[in-house]
Amino acid sequence: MPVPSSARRAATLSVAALVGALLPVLAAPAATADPGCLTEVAPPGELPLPLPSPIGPGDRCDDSVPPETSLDSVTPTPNGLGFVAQDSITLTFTGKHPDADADPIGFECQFFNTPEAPADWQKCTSPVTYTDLEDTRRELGGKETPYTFRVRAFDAADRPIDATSPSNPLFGTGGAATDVPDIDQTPAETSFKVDTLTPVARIFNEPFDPETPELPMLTTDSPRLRITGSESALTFACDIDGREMPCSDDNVVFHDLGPGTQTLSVSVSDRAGNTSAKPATTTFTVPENLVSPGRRWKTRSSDKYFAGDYLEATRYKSKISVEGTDVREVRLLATTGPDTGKLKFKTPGGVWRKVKLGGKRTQRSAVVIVRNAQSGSFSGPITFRVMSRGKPVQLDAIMLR
Ligand SMILES: [Ca+2]
Ligand SMILES: [Ca+2]
Ligand SMILES: [Ca+2]
Ligand SMILES: [Ca+2]
Repeated sequence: MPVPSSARRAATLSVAALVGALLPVLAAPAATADPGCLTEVAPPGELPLPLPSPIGPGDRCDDSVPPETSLDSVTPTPNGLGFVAQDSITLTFTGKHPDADADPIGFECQFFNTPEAPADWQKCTSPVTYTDLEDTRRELGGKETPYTFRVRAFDAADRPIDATSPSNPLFGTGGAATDVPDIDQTPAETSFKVDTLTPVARIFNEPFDPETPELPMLTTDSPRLRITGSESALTFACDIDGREMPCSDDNVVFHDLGPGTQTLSVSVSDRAGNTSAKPATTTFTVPENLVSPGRRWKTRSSDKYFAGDYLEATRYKSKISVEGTDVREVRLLATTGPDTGKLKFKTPGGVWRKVKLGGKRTQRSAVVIVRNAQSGSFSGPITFRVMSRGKPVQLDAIMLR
């Protein structure tokens, strides 16, 4: 005859009530035998006598104090930005018992460069070295996942022992009430990033000069150059002939450069401290702004011109001279076109020669070749003279080299 379900429930309840009533009795001896100890091994061959009532003694106890882990060294030491510049790393670590426990200590390690830590731990001993590390990559959005190393010490004697299990089946209830893990619950940890690549500096939109491509002349004293490098997050160092100039990974304007041939050098360093093997360089010549030698040359301000102004003369024989040493090449930035006056020049010991300022259409600050690099050199003044009446001659800047 089937037992009604209400009767079955009543039977289950009565068993539970019985177990509940017995539990305090069963647990009591174990609890009193478990004040914590240095080792969980039961005393060999000892009968737990005299037998305490009602059932038996605990013949094991719980070592509830695990060893402590310390990470002693990381070689190479990551720099202030958390980077190392090589593809291997060595770590040393130790463990110690905070009490008189003399059990041997073992270690487990984790090493990963994933957003989530792996679930499992590997046995390891100090020192541990990891090699062939790939450079830390910058992911989309700029995120970088570093390498993480973790180590935890454990009590090698007690860890395999279940302190809650009795060692003596005859008095089979004598396990400890707990087995607090014999593993350091606060592993030692360090993180770092790897960058082994030497960055390369680059200069884009270098000055271009169809006449002398190898040594271009600028038509401004404040050139805008595109400075960049082969990696992200680089530090830039720029100088012009040894003079430091502020610059960054950007379009950089180098303001108010003085006249003459000069070299811009750009070096880059990454966050690991790798510095470009050689700087990117570009060499150019900056012309010299022309300033009025007297009333005949009027100074006209306009930011469309070199250094923000130009000179204009309309009177016949208006003169202007510029000194140079060992000069071959001379160029003017000047207005050219059909409405421009006539201009001649003379170097020391030379004859008056024409400067070609003509052309079909008017062009301001055009590059006018007065003498080329194949000309004989001179030292002293080069003199320009207006050879027309009424028509303007407009001169902006001059290059002597
Ligand atoms: Ca121990
Ligand atoms: Ca211990
Ligand atoms: Ca334990
Ligand atoms: Ca000018």
